[in-house]
Formats: sequence, structure tokens, C-alpha cells
Amino acid sequence: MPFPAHFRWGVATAAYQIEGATTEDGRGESVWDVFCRTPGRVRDGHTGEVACDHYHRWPEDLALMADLGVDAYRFSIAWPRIQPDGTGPANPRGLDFYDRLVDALLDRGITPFPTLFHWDLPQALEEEGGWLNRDTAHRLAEYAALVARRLADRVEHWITLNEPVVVTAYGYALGVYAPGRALLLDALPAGHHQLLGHGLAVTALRAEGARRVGLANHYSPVWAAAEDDEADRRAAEAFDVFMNRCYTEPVVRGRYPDLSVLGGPDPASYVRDGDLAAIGAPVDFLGVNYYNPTRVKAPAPGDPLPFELVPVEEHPVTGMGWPIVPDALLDLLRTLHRTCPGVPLYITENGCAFDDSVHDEERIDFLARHIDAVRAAVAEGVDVRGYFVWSLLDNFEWVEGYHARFGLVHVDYATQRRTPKDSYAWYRDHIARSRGAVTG
Ligand code: IFM
Repeated sequence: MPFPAHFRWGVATAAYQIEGATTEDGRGESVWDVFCRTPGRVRDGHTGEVACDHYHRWPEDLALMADLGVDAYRFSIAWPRIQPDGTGPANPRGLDFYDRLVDALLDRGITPFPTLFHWDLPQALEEEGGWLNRDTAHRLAEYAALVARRLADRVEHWITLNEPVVVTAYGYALGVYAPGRALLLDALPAGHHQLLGHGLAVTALRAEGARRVGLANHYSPVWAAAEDDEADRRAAEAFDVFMNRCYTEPVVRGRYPDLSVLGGPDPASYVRDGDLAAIGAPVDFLGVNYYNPTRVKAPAPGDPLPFELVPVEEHPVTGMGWPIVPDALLDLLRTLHRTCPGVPLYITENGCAFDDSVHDEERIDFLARHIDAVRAAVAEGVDVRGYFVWSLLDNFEWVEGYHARFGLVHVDYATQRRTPKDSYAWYRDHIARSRGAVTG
């Protein structure tokens, strides 16, 4: 069963993970610059200071994309390049970089899918409370308007946020990602303020002429450790709310699921009148980032969280230790089709890290099986419009530093030499084959 003619094949990256040049052309500091400098936070003290040096080598990276034959490129815009202090007028040199990138993409027939916030919050905003401060939502909308004012004449598709749940969970609840705050369930307002920022940004983007706007969520289908155990099932429900439903339902239905299953602070203490109407501003698509399912069981007595993660042992795992379960992607797409009727979906991230080899049979197998799951969903009538591999290049994988390699292209960080892996050739052939066998 071929993919429809309008289906877009793409690759995805994010600013802090590839750009480097963290002090150039007036870029301000982000929470990740500060976090990486803090001893013990990132493996081997790696930082994004140089990363893949994409800020200087983007023409070479674009040539790789053109050769791959992708229809679309999902990248992120570094907020601290546009507003070094997170507020005030745009830094023209920051905008110029993305302006050139967009023009060069369009010249090659590649559709840009910029993401406005992929975790690199300006440090100045963090010092005012970061995402715990509701004002940050307004700052995101202001920043979105500045970017759209420059680019919306050429950029059709916009993604406001990347994986707000990861910022909430790892950045504010557990403290293992920037900004490193360990507030457990008191982190929930950080999630709400990101969603509010999303909603306000949707409206601001449209006012500046943006035509299609969505957000990219991280989804992990959840399995109860023992299906017949009531407490495990309750834990699974709580995890589903925390991880998945919290970031989708307010956006597509204008209401939260029942947050009492989490046992966090009373939502009335941070959700104000009008917030859900703002968050529920209609979107044109949902971005789906999928890597693996999660199994949970009931927490031990006294545990502050309403679930406890247990390993998924019956499936092979990637180099990150993440179980490889393409069927869970199919289930997820069915669920989103059912729960978000009429909202087109893009797989905005899917991919895997394996050991450092350009002969990456395991990645080819991973991608082929996940693409088959997407194909099956499309055949059932799920409106999936595109698929983006995470990632074009090996890059800075957050707390794993440069140890985890997700790229279709190998990067030698000592020389910045790019070497396409076998999976790159496979994906290029896959795209070419799909073009030759389209429907519609
Ligand atoms: O590298 C990340 C990306 O920044 C967000 N989604 C998951 C990827 C792999 O961990």
C-alpha cells in the first residue's frame, strides 16, 4: 500500500543540538548553556558550544538534505538568538540566520517546518522563574510574532513547542534536564504555562500571517504492569494523563483530563479563567514524537509520584535502552485518530541511537518497521501527512552529550566531517521509491 502523494518525508533537528556558535552574532545565553556548565549535569561535561557547527556549516547540511531527497526539514529557532534576554526587539543577526536558511531550503524545494521552542529558554527568563512564571507564556507569544513577522511570507508550517512534557518532567519535576529543578508534581504549572504560551503563540503567529500551526508532543503509549491489577491500572491511567493526555486534550478540546489522578497542586491555583480558551485556539496539525512505550506499576506507599516505571523486557532495545515497539506507534496513531478527530498528524520525530557505526543495519530495521506502522495507520484512514526522522545528523543528545548518536549522517566531532550512514542511503531510496508509487 503506497503512501499518498501529499505525504512528506523529512528529517528533524534542533538548534541547541546542532548549531554551536553559542556566543556569536548577539546570541544570548540559554538554560542549556548554564546547565551544561554545571559540573556533573551532562555526561563528560559535554556542551552545545560547538555541537555540529551547523551555524557555519549549514550549506553542507542542506546539500545533504537535498541529496537525501527530503520534502521537508524540521529545525528549531534558538530563542536566545532572536531575543538574547527573552524580551524586547529582535536581534536582526539572529533572524538573518534563519532567513537565509529558509530561502536556501525553498530554493531546493524543501519545505521548512520551524519549531519555536525546543527547550533553549533564554536564561534571563529562567531567572524570572522560567516556565513557572506565567509571564513566560506571554514572552513566547511575543517572540513568535517577531519570528513570524520576518518569515511567515515564506514559511507555511509552524510548530510552537517541542515536547512540553519533557521540559515539565525532566526540567522542572525531576531536575535532570535544564533548568534542573526537582519540584516533583509542583512542576505541573510549568506544563500549563507552556501550553498557555502555545495558545497565545498560535494567535500571535496567525496575526502575522502564519498559515498552518501546530505543536509537537512526545507520546508514550502506556502499559500497566499487571492488566488485572486495579492499582497498576490506576497508575497507568495517571501516567497517561501526565505524559500524553495533559498536552493534547487542552489543545484539541479546550479542557484538561481529570488531573486529580495525579494528586498534584490544585489546578485552580494556576489555571486562570480564559486560559483554556487560549490554549484551545484551533491548530492545523499535531506533531507526534514517538520513540517507545512505557510500562508502569502502582507506586510504593509514600512515593510522591502516582506511578512507578518498570522495564519493558520482552522487546529488543536501542542504544538508549528504549524498547523497540513499532506496533505501539500504530496503536498511538489509532488513539489520536479517535481522540482528535479531524486533526491531521505529522510524525515530527522518530528514530534511534545505536553505537557509532556508519553500517547501521539496526537503524534501517528500526526505521523500516516504524514506517510500516505509519503505512498501516494511513491504510486504516488515519490522516498522517508526513514523517520526520530524528535526526539528520548525530548531535548533542542533552545529558548524554555526544555519546548517543541518532543521525542518518555520522559526525566526527573532532573534524566535523559528515559521513552518510547506510541508513541515509536506505532512506534516500525509500523516499525515491515512495515517489514512484504514490496514490492520490
Ligand atoms: O534528541 C531528542 C530531541 O531533542 C527531542 N525528542 C527526543 C530526541 C531523542 O532523545
